Amino acid sequence: MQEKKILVTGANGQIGKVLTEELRKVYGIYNVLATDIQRNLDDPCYEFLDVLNQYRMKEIISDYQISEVYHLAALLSASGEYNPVKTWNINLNGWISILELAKELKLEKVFFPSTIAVFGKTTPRDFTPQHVPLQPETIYGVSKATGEMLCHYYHQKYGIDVRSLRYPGIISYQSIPVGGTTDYAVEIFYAAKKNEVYKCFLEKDTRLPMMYINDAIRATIELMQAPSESIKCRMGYNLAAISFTPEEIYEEIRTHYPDFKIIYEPDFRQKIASSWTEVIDDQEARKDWGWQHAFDLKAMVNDMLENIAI
Ligand code: AKB
Repeated sequence: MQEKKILVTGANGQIGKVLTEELRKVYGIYNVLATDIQRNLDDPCYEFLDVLNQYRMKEIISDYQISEVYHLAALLSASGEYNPVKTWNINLNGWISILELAKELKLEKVFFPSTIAVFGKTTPRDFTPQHVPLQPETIYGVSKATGEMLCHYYHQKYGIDVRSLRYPGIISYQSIPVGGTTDYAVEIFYAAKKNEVYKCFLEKDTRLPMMYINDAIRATIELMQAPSESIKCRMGYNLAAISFTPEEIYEEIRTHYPDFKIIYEPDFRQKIASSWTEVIDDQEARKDWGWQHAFDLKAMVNDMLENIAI
């Protein structure tokens, strides 16, 4: 039997970096090829890859005999608004190239990261069900909702084993995320550690679904390892862990740093956050492939403060 050979695009990003490391623990360093648009001479299994270069992507998949692709290259909700065409190209054209190559080169499985940004004002905000109208308000959300539809299309039309998760905001210490609306929930830790006043770009009571990086990575690997017949949803699975407001995470951090201060100066990202949901119902993920989160707000804040390096 051929060994599993994995390709990760966007491997230098917030999720890509940690996912690549974890996949390498499971499958071995040389079975997980990291790719991104910066050179990385320190990584022994790394290729420069612009996901818009379909020719090069095909060459890499063939040369390395790739069997699984995790397509993490993307522009996020806030940065995407500055360049809608580029966001569409990277998030969607990169993805359709992978789906086409999955068909042509008979890849075993492909993973598409979706997001809570696929939701919009037509979506119930509390306990958002799996199957709801998707009418996103950002180009990022539009590209991800369309990407999910492609997941479903390529699965039912060509039998591609495509799997996808709707990630909430991800909190991690391994890298500083850029361009997202949920990034405040990472920035706030750096401010607390540096003893600085944190200027929050969302209102204090903006509740959003969030998740600690350890849970997000485990969810991704568990989804991809689940038997194909247990994957009943070929669009993005709702995936939940915790939901909190800026004020709630601030108060939790203040149990460690009682003098820490926050001020609220909402900017254009408030409008984006207000169009998303507050709490997600992820019972289908829990039922179909056994998803369970491990980190609540307290555990996540403890772990962040222990690990974050400034
Ligand atoms: C963003 O804020 O754009 C992302 C997301 C929720 O997908 N973190």
